[in-house]
Amino acid sequence: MLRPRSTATREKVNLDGVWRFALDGAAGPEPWSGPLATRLEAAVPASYNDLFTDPAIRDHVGRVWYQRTVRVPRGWTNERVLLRVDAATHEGRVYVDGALVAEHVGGYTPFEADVTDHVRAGEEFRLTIGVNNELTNVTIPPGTITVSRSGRREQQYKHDFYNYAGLSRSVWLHCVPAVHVTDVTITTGLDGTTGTVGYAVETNAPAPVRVRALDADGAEVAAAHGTDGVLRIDGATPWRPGAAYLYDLVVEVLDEDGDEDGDGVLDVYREPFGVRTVEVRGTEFLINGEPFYFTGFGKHEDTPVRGKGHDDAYLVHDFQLLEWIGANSFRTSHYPYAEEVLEFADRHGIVVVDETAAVGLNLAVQGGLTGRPHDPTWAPETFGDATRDAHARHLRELIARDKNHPSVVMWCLANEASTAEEGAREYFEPLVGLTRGLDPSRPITFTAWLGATGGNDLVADLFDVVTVNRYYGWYIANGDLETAERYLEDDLRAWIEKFGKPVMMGEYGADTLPGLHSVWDVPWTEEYQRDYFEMNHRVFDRFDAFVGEHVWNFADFATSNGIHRVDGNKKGVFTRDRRPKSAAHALRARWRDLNGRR
Ligand code: GCB
Repeated sequence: MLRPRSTATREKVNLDGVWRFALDGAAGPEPWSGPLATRLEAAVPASYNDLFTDPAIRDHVGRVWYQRTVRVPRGWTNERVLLRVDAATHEGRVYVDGALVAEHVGGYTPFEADVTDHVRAGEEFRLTIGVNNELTNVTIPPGTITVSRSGRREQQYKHDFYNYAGLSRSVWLHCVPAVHVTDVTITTGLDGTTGTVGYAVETNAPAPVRVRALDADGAEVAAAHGTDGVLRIDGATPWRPGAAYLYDLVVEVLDEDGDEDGDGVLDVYREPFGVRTVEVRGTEFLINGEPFYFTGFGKHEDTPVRGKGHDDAYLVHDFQLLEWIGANSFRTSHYPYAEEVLEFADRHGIVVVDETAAVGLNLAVQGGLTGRPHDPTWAPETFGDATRDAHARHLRELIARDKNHPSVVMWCLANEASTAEEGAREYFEPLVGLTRGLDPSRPITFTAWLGATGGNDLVADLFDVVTVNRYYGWYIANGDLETAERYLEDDLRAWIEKFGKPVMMGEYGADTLPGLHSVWDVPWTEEYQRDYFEMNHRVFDRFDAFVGEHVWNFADFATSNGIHRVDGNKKGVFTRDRRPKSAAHALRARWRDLNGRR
């Protein structure tokens, strides 16, 4: 889905700010039918949970309502008017005055509605958005709703991060001309020093199309007519990790005479792109034909007060910290991040493993922790065809949204699904096929949980890169790094020998309380986190097929209440307010050295 942009033929109005807000039930049976009866106001973008002091709001399970009035710019008389919600977590319902104009399931991908027939240029309308945070066995991510003995509806889920909800990203009103571009797909290659730029343009009605590639100075370097083809840029500057270079593809829809009079451009859209290749060859991960070793993190969209609300200040600061510490990459654990994040990564040469929101498709974890038999993960009453259909829809939306970002070098289809359990292959094989069909240009991976090993995993051969999440020295052999080292080495060797593919670490980490110190191997101390990483790195460096290390986690983050967490997950190398723990300095020394050498 194209991002709203201002061009010579398109305009956009950002609707962020403070909106009226109410819990479902508190604002009448049809909250969209008039002004929302409430005293509450909520910030957009932000998760609503931590904005208020009332626990009934924080812990609410169900729908909430946002409302504001919007004036349509008076110049938009002859335009199509679109309303775009960048994210409504996890389900959104949009009303323009009394009319339902859009419904969307999936909390981390955008959706939009053509509202032309419901609004008038120069006039105001009432915009009401209902957002539901419920997770079930047919949502991605999944969850279960239970009712406690005290009668409270509670949301259970199989991931540890807090189920923040609301309008966590921007909302836009934008306009496009009657005949307009609806999609652009760009795939690049390198032929010696020539960049090849495959393009495919879709429009809402048949019309002549012209495309022009501009370099970073705005100079035209290639052009063509037609809805698809390949442009060639001689002496192209590639997009490289740490050295981003972006071109723009200017796509023009022309009137019937093909703009021969110089006055016939009906629509203009502008899509940035980078010329680069990605390939897995043997046990190597290659960007522009050169071996790439991932250093960086699994992150979260998580900040105080805003929850998962996008925040440009944290965006800039987090990327500063990535650069400071020598990280060249991160994984969007455990859901697609705001588009602003990927655009920033494109501009700053940070490599992204783009992950779906499929986290928690695993009932074996519970069994592993309690020793009790667990329900089968892959069954119609748990995660069956309907779950897989939701997963497939989500993958389609993710790829449609992110396919043109040069920073995105790999899709991660799921985090720690139960891939060693009967039914896993039947679940994943069609999703792998779907992803490859939608985007043949990028490698794919998944992250393997502790219970899936080189010996018993049922799906790894379907993927290009094996990403393993391992906590030896934390959940296993806690406080005993010597034993942990042996487990880890055996574990990694088994994956490498069995599959002959590149292997990387998707998660390794230790909870750490800043300010806690010891001369011994004491878990939770700053020294232990540092020594734990050092042990892991000793092992990684023994394997040639090892292609990267993503520490869990970049920063401490909020979790739901539970006996395993004290005020959140503390495996951050930075605290939640982004101060470095001691391990940050050790990682910095290693990664700066590694990246200098590679
Ligand atoms: C994992 C999960 C991650 C958790 C982490 C932990 O394996 O993928 O979401 O936060 O472990 O700290 O337990």
